[in-house]
Amino acid sequence: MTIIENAAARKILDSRGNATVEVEILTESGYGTAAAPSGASTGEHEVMSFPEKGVDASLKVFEDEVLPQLIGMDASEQRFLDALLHQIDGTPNFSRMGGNMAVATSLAVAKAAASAYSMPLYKYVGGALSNSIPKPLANVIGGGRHAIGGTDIQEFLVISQADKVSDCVFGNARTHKIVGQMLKEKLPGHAIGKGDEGAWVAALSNEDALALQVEACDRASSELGFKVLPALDMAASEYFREGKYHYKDKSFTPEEHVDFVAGLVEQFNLHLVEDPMDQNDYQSYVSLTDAVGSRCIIVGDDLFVTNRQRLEKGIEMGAANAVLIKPNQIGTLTDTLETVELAKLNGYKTVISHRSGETSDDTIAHLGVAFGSYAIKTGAVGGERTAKLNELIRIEEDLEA
Ligand code: 2PG
Ligand code: MG
Repeated sequence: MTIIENAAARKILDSRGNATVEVEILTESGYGTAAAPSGASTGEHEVMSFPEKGVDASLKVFEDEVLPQLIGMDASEQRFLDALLHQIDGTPNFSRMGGNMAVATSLAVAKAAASAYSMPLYKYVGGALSNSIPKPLANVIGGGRHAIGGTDIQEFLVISQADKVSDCVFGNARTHKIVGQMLKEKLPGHAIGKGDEGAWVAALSNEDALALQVEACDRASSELGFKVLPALDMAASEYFREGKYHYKDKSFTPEEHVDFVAGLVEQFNLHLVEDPMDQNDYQSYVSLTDAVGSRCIIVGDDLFVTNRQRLEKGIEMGAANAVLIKPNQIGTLTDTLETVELAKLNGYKTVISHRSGETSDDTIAHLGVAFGSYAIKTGAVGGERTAKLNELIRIEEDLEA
């Protein structure tokens, strides 16, 4: 039933117009397909998405080395198959096969096995007790690497607090719309566009964007009858150079930056802050977590890169209290699961996340439920983002049935 009969990999487009890969797995009575996304603000400790020679070199490794091994194997042997991917690649960071090829294969295998058992993926991976749905976390104003001419801070996020996830999805989309209207009023005659993740892009200072975001959250909250809370992904590694955090109009030492971020958390009542410090600045993470970790979720993305060892170090030191989970940062479902389990054991929240370059693949909606994640960061609007949000709505219906 779960024996792999055939498999294929191909080059497809992502939302930025770049090439990525999707993999299909066919078993005796199951079928699974998964596509890999790509980041722009990638952490330096992530596995490599593609080999240096590009997507075609990755496809060749699949054809010549992965495919012949996959045929005849059991798709329900996830750990074994993921170990095989590591073995075939033979490097510590998937630099020969590409982490994107590894993750697409690994997830397609899981989906094929789930389908052979006639189970939704969230139940196959998470087990019978996977019954909580992550809250959608949505980007409403964007800058950094995702939007030319925008803010230094990469993502101004909102997270609706309704009981039902479908209400949260619409709450976030409504807040995104309110932000758009407010920007048009604030900047008449100016061009206002959207960045890679569908968030609004405008020539605003970080502080003006924050004030506008918080006001939009307040307006949305009173209109909707539930709270919509503000959050940030600062992607601080992108502007950390020579020991300092450089904004367009100011620079901070690490100690000053801890105070700056703690001040923002206080002033704007931020519910969550992702990547407030550089990816190697564990010590500042510890200071910030000590200062505001009891009332703000501090998420490590570039810091942890979904990597068990890097998270272990963070837990030992007390750096952050949550971890962003992006399967293509680490390459396989097994590796991802190990990081999630470590986080859970130590009381760290998990936030499953899209990448800025996405496809219509909706697998992370299932993984967020399977992992019992606190939140799912996957934008507010745009086809490649709504694919995941709409799947979340379907899962909620399935869980309620
Ligand atoms: C991030 C992500 C997704 P990228 O920094 O969290 O929002 O961006 O995929 O470019 O790394
Ligand atoms: Mg991030």
